[in-house]
Amino acid sequence: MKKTVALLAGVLTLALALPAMAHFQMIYTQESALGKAEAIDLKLVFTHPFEAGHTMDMGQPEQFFVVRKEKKKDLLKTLKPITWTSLTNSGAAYETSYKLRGMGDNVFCLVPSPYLEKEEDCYIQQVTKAVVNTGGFPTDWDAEIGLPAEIVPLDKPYALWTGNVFRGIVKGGGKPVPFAEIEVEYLNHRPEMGKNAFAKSAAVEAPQDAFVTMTIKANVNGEFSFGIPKAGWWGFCALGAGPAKEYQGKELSQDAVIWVQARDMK
Ligand SMILES: [Cu+2]
Repeated sequence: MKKTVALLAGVLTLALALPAMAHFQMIYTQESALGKAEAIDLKLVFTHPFEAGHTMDMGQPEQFFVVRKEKKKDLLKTLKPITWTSLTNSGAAYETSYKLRGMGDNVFCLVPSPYLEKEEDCYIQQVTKAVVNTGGFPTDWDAEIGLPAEIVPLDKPYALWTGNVFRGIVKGGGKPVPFAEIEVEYLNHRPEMGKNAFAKSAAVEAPQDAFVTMTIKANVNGEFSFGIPKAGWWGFCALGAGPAKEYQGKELSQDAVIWVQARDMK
């Protein structure tokens, strides 16, 4: 009996120590590199992108804005609640459309409300960036926005060929985070914008779980690099990078997320 309890406790501890399947806050739009300014649709979905798996209910976001030519424009009031359908469930998400102007980079930033992960009895807040460029004219893509948790890109997130390397610096409270742990996932199921759902078919198959959520580490300066093996959208999530460690009396993981889009040379 005692042995069983001890064993059970051991298993439980192990289960708690293992990282759960990687959650990813998405700011999704179809094209990150546009020829000219136009209106774009954006979907904010908190999900598991590789498997188009369980989609979590988002609460009312704390902040949603875009930065262009160093000017911040609040977009929080433009968000409309939607229901996003994954392959296994549906969850509360948001959408908006935004009319881009002129040429340059548009850095969309989302500070979601902390999400209570009941299985782990902790909160997760994934501060997320996505960059959309018009006309190829660079302006703000490499700017440090000043988010509590932030990945500052060293390569343009919208100008990557398949096989290029994407590099970034993980920052928390404005300081690099040495040896930050970063989860990487491929958006493996095409988002169907009109249906607010993931496509059923997957682009690739993972040979094993370590390929679903890939885990990499930053170096001593908080810098990381990742060679991109396939065209499409890739999400990078630096776990617990932000300074806030507690929310409503529970542990909080304030993560930094960035999305990049690669294209095939053809
Ligand atoms: Cu999850």
